[in-house]
Amino acid sequence: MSGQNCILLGAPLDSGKRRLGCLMGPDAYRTAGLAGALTDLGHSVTDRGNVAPAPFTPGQHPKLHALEETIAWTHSLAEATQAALQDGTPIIMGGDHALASGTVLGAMRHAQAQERPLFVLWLDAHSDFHTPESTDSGNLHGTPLGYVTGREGFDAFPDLPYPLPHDNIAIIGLRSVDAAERAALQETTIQRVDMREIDETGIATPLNTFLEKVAAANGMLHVSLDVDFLDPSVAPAVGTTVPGGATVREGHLVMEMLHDSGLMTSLDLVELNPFLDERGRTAQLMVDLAASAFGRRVFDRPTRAY
Ligand code: EXY
Ligand code: MN
Ligand code: MN
Ligand code: MN
Repeated sequence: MSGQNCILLGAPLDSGKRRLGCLMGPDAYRTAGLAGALTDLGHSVTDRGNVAPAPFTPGQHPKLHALEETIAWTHSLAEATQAALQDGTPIIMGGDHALASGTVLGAMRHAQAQERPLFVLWLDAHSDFHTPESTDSGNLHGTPLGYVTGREGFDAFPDLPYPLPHDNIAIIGLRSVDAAERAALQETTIQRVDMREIDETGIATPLNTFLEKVAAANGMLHVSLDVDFLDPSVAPAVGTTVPGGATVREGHLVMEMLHDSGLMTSLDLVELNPFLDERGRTAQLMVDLAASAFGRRVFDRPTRAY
């Protein structure tokens, strides 16, 4: 594949939960050399700097943490992501996972304008499928897939152009799903891949199933990579670690397959909390995974046709 036009967008959103630190994420990715890793692979890279939230007035919600700020980010990140998709492949440097309400919304608008379906690959220990009513924690980073699929209770958020179809979503890496999320997910056709399935079949099998579906529909593909998809022993810099996660090689294999598929049209890197990192190792691993998604490899091999 020839060089792509990679567009870096910093999203120092830290409102999706109470523990602070993800606001340092964009600068950690810059420090770990994300732009240089992509240019070394033959891509052109533009860093558009950091997005800011739309103007907002903080309120006091009895349960939800920083609702107004998160909604403000959803507006601005949707616009920035949609605009970047017109010019190339956006890579959103988070920021916590609440940012995906904005980035997926922007990708949905762009795909609709292109008259193509949008697919979403969610790489995460968690399903992030709560509604503002069902969340116990009140942390909105646990809700973006609930929002984009059109679940109830997101009235104060931007209107969706359409609800993202359940058939267009795969979540891979699951090992921490709240009871209310499980009950709701089981009513859907979202492809849910937990760590046991990965243990039993390998991670390539369910990913191929999903990528074949994306290709058959000529879909666009937004990928949202949560640091906690990875095992905490290799990726400690995240506030929501769950043991038993993906290995370094499983992470790279997913990214290598995404590159070979030629299907990925936008990428979130979320939940990196540099305050919790060990000498930058998690930021470096995330940069290396992004490099794999943009073509870094040991040897060339025949590209699989989807
Ligand atoms: N399900 C839990 C909650 O709603 O608080 C944990 C959510 C963690 C979300 C992280 C980003 O993936
Ligand atoms: Mn997440
Ligand atoms: Mn997570
Ligand atoms: Mn939470």
